[in-house]
Order: sequence, then C-alpha cells, then structure tokens
Amino acid sequence: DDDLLLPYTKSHGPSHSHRHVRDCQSVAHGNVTQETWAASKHSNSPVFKSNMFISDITDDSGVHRWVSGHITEVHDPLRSVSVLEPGGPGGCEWSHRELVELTAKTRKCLIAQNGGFFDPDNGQCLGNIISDGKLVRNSRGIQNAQFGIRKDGTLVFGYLSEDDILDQVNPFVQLISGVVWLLRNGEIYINESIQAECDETQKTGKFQYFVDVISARTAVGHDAEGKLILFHVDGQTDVRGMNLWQVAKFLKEQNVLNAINLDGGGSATYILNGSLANYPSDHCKLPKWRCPRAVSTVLCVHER
Ligand code: NDG
Repeated sequence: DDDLLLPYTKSHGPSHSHRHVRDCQSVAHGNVTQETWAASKHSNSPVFKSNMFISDITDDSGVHRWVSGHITEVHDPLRSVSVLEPGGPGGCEWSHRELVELTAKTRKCLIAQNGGFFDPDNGQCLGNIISDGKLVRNSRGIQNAQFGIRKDGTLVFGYLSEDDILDQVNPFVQLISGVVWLLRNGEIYINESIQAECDETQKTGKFQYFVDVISARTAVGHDAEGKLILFHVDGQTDVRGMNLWQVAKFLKEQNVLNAINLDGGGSATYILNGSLANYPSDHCKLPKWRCPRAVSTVLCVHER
C-alpha cells in the first residue's frame, strides 16, 4: 500500500507493469480527489433539451474530420436522471447485457445512453453502481473516474474511496464509473487520469491508445448552472470519431466544467423517445448493416 503514497516524477516514473499494480489497488478510506456542484432545480422548465451537432474537428497533424453526435442538457438531474442496470433491476447480478433501447423501456426514459464499462468476455458490470438509491456494485475503491448524484442533489465528479460510496449521511442515489476524468474545474485532466486510474476497466488496447485513438465516445458532465450534460459522438475505433483530447476540448468549449468519459466504441448508443438515434459501429450478423450492441448500465433521463 505504501506504493500508493510514493511521489514520483517523470524522470523516475514507474514502468507500465508497475503502474498496473498501483492503479488497480483499492482505496478504502479517506478523501480522494473530487469536485462537487449543486444540481439545477428548475422545476418548470422541460426536463431536457437535446442538441445535435455535425462538427469539423482538426487533429494535431491538421487533418479535418467531420463528426456527429448529441449534447443533451438536463434540468433537475436529481429527479430526472437514473443509472439503470442492464435489462432492469438485478441485471448486474447475473452479468446481463442488453440493448439500451430495451433497458430504457424499463424506466420510461425520454433519453438514454449506454453508461458504464463491462467485461466483454462475461458481461460483468464494472466499477461502482448505485441505481435509484440501491447499491448494485461496490468496486471497493478501485480508482476510475466517477459520476454520482447525492441525496441532497450534489453532483460529484472524480475519484472516490470505498467509504465515500458507502456514506450514509448524504448517500449517493445514482453512481456510475467511467475511465478518464476528462475535465476538472474546466481544465483538461487527461494526463492526471492516465497517472491515477486503473486501466484494466477498459479493453481498447493500452491506456494511452484508448485515450489517443479516435472512436465513438460517450461522456457525462455538468455546466455552471448545475445542468447535467450528456454527450455522445458517433465513430468507429481508429476510423471515425474523436479521441479523448478532442472530446475534452469540445466539452470545454460548450462550457462544461467537470466531465468523465463513459463506455464508447461499439457500445456508444443514443436513444431518443424510445428509438435508436445514433449510428453504432458494430456490424450486424449480416455485415453490411450496423447494429446496436447489448451493453451494461444505462444513463436514463425520465420525467420527474
Ligand atoms: C467499448 C470500449 C472498450 C470496453 C468495451 C466494454 C471504447 C473506445 O466497450 O474499452 O472495454 O465496456 O470506449 N471502447 O468497446
């Protein structure tokens, strides 16, 4: 455990193999880095506003690419946002995988996006999961970027210890884990995330590749008003879409203050009013068509 406390610099930084051990150790007690914000409570404005974008993104080598996706602004997230288990309550217990469209029906979601990472081999839900006040999964303090809503409406972004997850004074009512804290207080926090996080939660190659490759992506964040911001961009790993630097910059330009990256690639799914409203990258059985993937947890926006 002492290894956790060792300061290190770039010049004598740990090798990759050491990093695995350190990053994926649990943090049981104490305060870990996080940011909090009061959720907006506009009770007379519509629950959400969905915005579409088609944007020209320039990469470091000056190459232009067109990407498309949605930014959904959610008012009153304490009452209108839920983390859902795949297929409904109990889905994580038997490592179920389900289409977002079907999971969304179980809670009458107006908007739904895929959420947490899962083990593609056995379907196991990964990270911490609290769904409508029920503790579904405790990752025992494994360090990955978290998004949660506490009972009093506080939005929480960042890293949590096991104690934080089990807190009963102002408990989390919704909680989900991503990989990479994209924006912290309006600043890009990717390099810090690469140092701090467990990269075994994601399976798109080594951590640096996962960050740098263009792909379909999803993210969740908040703005200064306390609105929750859901983001998705379509893509296909190494072919189309955005890398995490581009997602962070894009969200920053939309005045998002804190944001974490959720599951992407073939998992990236956007459901609007019960129907698929994006272009997922997985091929169907008949490879000329594209099909949405059966995934793990879902972020759901519903009536209050
Ligand atoms: C997606 C993810 C992959 C993850 C898998 C299951 C991206 C680019 O879903 O990392 O392991 O959660 O987010 N890919 O394929």
